[in-house]
Amino acid sequence: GSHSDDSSAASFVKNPTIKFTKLFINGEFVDSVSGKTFETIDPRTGEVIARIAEGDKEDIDLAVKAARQAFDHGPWPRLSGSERGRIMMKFADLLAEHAEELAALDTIDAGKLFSVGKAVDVPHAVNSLRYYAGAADKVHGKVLKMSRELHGYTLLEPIGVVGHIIPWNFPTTLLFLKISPALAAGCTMVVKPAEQTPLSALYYAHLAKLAGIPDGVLNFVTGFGPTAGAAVSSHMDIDAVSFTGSPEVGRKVMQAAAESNLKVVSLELGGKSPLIIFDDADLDMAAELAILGILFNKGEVCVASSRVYVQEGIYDELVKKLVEKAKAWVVGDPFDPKVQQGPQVDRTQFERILSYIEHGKREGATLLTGGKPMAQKGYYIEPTIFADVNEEMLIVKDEIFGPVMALAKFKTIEEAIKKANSTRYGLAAGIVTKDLSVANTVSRSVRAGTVWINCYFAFDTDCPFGGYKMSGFGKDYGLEALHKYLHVKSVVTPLYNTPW
Ligand code: TXE
Repeated sequence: GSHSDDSSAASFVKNPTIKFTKLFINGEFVDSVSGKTFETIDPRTGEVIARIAEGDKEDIDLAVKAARQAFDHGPWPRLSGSERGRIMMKFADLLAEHAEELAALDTIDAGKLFSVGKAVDVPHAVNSLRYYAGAADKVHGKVLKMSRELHGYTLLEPIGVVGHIIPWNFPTTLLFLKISPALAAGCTMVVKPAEQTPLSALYYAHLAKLAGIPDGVLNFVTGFGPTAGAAVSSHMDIDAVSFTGSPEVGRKVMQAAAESNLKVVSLELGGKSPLIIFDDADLDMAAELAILGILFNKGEVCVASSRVYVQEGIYDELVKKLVEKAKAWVVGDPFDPKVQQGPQVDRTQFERILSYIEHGKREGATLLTGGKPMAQKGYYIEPTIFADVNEEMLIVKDEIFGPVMALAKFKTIEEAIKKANSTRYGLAAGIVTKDLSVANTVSRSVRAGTVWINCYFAFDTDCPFGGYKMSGFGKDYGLEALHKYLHVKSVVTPLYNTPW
């Protein structure tokens, strides 16, 4: 029955207790083979929250063995789609019931806003499960029009054992964006959560078991990238690997896949997404989108609008609004409902962002606001805006993954398109204009996987999401993501009894 207990949730939020700290293999929480553990850190203070089992190659081997057994002999791939869907719906309900605790875990582990976690991240994960649960019994191949006297049809079969390597910026939504379609497809899997954010993942493992997902279907091995992560991408018995993270590691994952068993690879590698604001834009809306586009989740967003291009007619006025908004933006404890920006996820990211800011200053960009860490302890950085940037600057080329906007002026639509495309990335782009023709011209000219017109971050489970260029390949969300976890098998028989 339903037992969402508000008072215990409230006390948990104030003082979260960590219930799950071990690897989850074959339906059981277990220590790592080596017995080693690692610390997970609260970015608000830099203090240790808990020690988590540190998985390595041996643990990945055990998890793959369990997943292989569950795939080759277990019920999950053999259940009807509607039965898998029913269990996934139950999993979704359990997430919704525990939304506060789950959001709180991501807040202490990743510095994410608690209010947003509760209202957006967890509900989004719930939606992913429900969307693919509803699709699970509608997966089918097609009858082919053969050119000879043959009956040909296709079967869609689960791709097998899948490895998911997850980053830390959206520990909840990015986990469910990967496991939901794979579960619906009938795959079994090994998940390697990011070392910065293992807490919610292990809680989800517990809920998966409660929901009735059979043992071995969903295994979680917490640990580091070069050890546990690398063991996933180079494993001989994993059929596909789905990775979200940096281009550097994406390249390693692909190499390891090539050098091991040529497993199927999909990569989502971040971006340097342009937001293009035209003279006819509603200025308040444009300013709002631009600020949210770079400051939401402290800029730790793969589709952050980190390059903002503004047409010359409105440039001065818009810049004034952007600076006002950035200065008024509230940075602080992510549990405080008034706060808009929490701490960066860890010291490494914090220092990396600050070093990009120093680069920006040295490269000659104009610092309009911010540019420093906040005075309090923890990994807090001021909302920062650089103007007068050009495409040669590092702060325009690289994904900074922090609250740092790069702003430039343009004259013509051609110039805007050229600037927008002058990047090795191609994940998303935004356009603000009232002119349909301009919006359509730009959306068809920008080499990016998602284009938002007069909106930003308009994600939907129905909307395929993924990169062009060095932002990677393969789609998450939409039915495209379900097909990422399915093989197409062709079956052919002669039509008639005549000798073939
Ligand atoms: O990423 P990594 P990091 C970008 C962002 C950020 C930068 C570095 O610009 O500043 O990457 O972040 C696992 N084999 N994005 O260092 O290392 C790792 O354990 C297999 C964009 O945190 O790519 C974690 O689970 N796996 C991005 C995951 O890869 C390995 C989200 C991501 O970590 C591995 C995150 C290896 N050799 C960072 N090494 C996005 N696309 O949204 C590490 N990992």
